Amino acid sequence: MNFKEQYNSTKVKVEKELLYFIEKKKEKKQDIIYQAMEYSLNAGGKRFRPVLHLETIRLLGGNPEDYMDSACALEYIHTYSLLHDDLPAMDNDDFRRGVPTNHKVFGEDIAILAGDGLLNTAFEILLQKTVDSRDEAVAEGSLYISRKAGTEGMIGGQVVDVISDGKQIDMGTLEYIHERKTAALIEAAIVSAAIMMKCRPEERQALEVYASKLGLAFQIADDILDVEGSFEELGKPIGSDAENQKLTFASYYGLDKAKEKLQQVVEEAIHALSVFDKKDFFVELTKYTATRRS
Ligand code: GRG
Repeated sequence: MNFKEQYNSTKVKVEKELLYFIEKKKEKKQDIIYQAMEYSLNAGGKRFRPVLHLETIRLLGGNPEDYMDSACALEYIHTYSLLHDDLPAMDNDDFRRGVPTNHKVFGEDIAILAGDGLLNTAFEILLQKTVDSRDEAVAEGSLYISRKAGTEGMIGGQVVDVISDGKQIDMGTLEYIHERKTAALIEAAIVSAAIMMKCRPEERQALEVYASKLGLAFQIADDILDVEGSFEELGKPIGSDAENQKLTFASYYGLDKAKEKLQQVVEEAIHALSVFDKKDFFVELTKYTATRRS
């Protein structure tokens, strides 16, 4: 299988399992919350974080089928973050993944609760896995995900982003925001798999470096796409960074330099994979991250 086939095959497997965790708990009286959660989960997306999690398991010799639950938990966390990020109190966006945002369809009150429901379900899935496996490594991997999704990670990045709104920030602050807001969950997907697989310390160290470089590459590509992409490709309006006068890698460096910086980070990420023999998928994935159009 080439890179694209493998990525798509793993993505399809994730999508088959994704709704299982809420399907079993549906209650008629509050059906609307499940409709809202399903709406955002079903809206598409690259499923980048669950694919990273499962492919890291495979890289380390494990069976991805055994980690479908933790992979789905990561997509639940990611989906909640997008849903809350789109709310009127945050970015006030009308479109996400090519369809109207959750609050546009279900109203702000249900959208907030749907985000909460997604986040809570994610930790329910991770705790259930921990209880069922009685494996300390699963508990530690889940703890890592909770830290990276929380105030030390994604929420923390979002906080600094929100309080920086309308202010001039420096590159150091921009990096602080992106290391947390975007890269932290990408790191969580990869490193939690390494922890759950009880890999060797040098492998874990390599994956930590790789994951943070990949997260940075993902963000630089995102900034470039906000200038060069289209609504059809991204499923949301482009140019929002410029419109909101946000400092981005593209506005700070200019497009050409941002692309050079992206290339440099991609090379550093690939270099970090040197300790692995079967690294082809991740080498291709890193290149794809930089050239992606959606
Ligand atoms: C509300 C706590 C909280 C956090 C929100 C993720 C996030 C933090 C904000 C989203 C803002 C944004 C567009 C960040 C750029 C990188 C990013 C996370 C893009 C969206 O992820 P993709 O491209 O989306 O993986 P799909 O739809 O493919 O899953």
